[in-house]
Amino acid sequence: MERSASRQSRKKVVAVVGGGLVGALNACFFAKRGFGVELFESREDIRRAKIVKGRSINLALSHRGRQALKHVGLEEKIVAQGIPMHARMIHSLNGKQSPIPYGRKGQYILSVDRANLNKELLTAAETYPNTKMNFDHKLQDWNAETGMMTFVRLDGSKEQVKADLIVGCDGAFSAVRKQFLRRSRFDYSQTYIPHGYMELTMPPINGEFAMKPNYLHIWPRNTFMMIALPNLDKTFTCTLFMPFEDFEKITTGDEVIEFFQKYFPDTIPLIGADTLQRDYFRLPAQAMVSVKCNPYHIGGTCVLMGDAAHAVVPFYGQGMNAGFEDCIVFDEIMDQFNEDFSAVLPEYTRVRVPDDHAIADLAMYNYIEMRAHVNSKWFLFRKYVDNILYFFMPKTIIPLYTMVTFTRTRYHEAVKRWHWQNKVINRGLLLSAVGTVLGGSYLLIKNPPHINELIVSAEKMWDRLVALRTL
Ligand code: FAD
Ligand code: EGU
Repeated sequence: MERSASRQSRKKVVAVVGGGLVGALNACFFAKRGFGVELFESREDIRRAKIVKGRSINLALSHRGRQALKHVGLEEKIVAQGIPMHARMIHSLNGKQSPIPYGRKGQYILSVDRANLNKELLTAAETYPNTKMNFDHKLQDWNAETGMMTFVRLDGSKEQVKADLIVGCDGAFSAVRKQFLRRSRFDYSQTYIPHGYMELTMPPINGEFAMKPNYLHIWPRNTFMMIALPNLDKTFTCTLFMPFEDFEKITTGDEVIEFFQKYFPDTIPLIGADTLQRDYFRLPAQAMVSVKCNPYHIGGTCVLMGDAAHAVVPFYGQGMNAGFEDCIVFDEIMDQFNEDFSAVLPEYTRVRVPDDHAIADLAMYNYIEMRAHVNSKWFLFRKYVDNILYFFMPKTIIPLYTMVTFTRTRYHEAVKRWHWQNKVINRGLLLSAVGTVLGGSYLLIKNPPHINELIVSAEKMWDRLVALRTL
């Protein structure tokens, strides 16, 4: 069957491929502008599906994502269904818990349910009379010359569709992107990291959350790390990050308990030994990939957004937020260029690529950093220093995560500013180090101490100085 998706109206037709988080949101953005919107999603309608398979159960929603939702009038509704997390809760190996606030009062991130968010976005898109949802439509291929798209249905039938603009929001393994790869001067890189992730459910205890709910719980253990976000049903979803080779070493229920006893002992009674063993073997560990490419468009007919354009590793909690911000940026450029696709698309690539590449790099940097030497003490120390400097010099030293999480500072600007701040901090350190040496020498000559104590504290000082230098 062949059909043209264009309608009577003079407004053009936009085909959004992918009805995930970014695709569904984008459908709202284009519908709001009055375009005829056709959304194509390979899966069935998740609002009707009994089992929703997919990636992570919950996500951290922050400022950029909220701003995008606000543009289509959904912010309040989604925020009301999220759980505020005002601080991280760092779990040490000995079970000690230490909170570190995200910022001042009112600066918090939200734990949102992925499936619920996706459903709300699809429903919102559908309320526009000019949108049409096509579930069970998997893009098989498309022709970059003619713009003809071929979809396959579950029953094996095929459908051919044309549109004025194709918006690829079909995730990290994008089928829309396939045609970009065949073109000259298209940059593309993808990297799988050695870590996998696995989700474990921590049930409520006596009808209440098993841990404090308004926190992002973190167990930093160098190469092993666990993160837990609260859900509305009073469970927590714990995500265990670990190298695949270590996942493979654990093959029996006893070994699971042994492993948790060694690294996350406080969680065993909370998750429950049985649940832990069942969840652990329910699904294999999932892979994480980082994808960068450039440009994001072909002529005036096709553009990539969300994970299709930039899959990032989850170590900044920004993948969805960045994808949502893509929609705002595109929308702003549509205003500037009067909805002229052949002008809007190149401008979108020009403006957005540096920022998406910057957040991809930051997330990867944070992954390498955490894996290298982040245990709970180190994490606490670093975040304390961040917050203290911010407290005393709020105009000068803004923590990187603050710029990323609580502002719409362009990602690449945030990175630039971070480099500049590090220079300032290092200068300050050098000055105070010189001061310390001079002042210390003077005091030492005046009253010589026991040499042992001196060496120990000098070593500690050195550790901290080294830590500050790489802040
Ligand atoms: P997807 O959500 O992947 O949606 C793509 C859609 O396209 C799917 O519905 C799919 O079925 C459909 N599709 C695919 N192929 C086709 C085809 N050929 N034809 C038609 N349809 C197709 N981000 C945050 O902001 N905060 C977090 O805390 C966070 N935590 C994360 C934790 C983990 C463990 C992971 C893996 C990711 C996390 N992310 C987080 C990132 C976030 O999940 C993604 O950035 C986000 O889902 C991207 O949305 P998307 O719509 O671009 O892609
Ligand atoms: C990973 C998986 C703490 C959800 C980065 C912080 C994440 C999330 C951090 C996942 C960390 C790491 C930040 C937020 C957030 C922190 C952040 C990571 C949500 C630098 C569901 N990260 N994540 N940074 O600062 O800016 O708390 O799966 F452990 S939210 Cl890795 Cl703010």
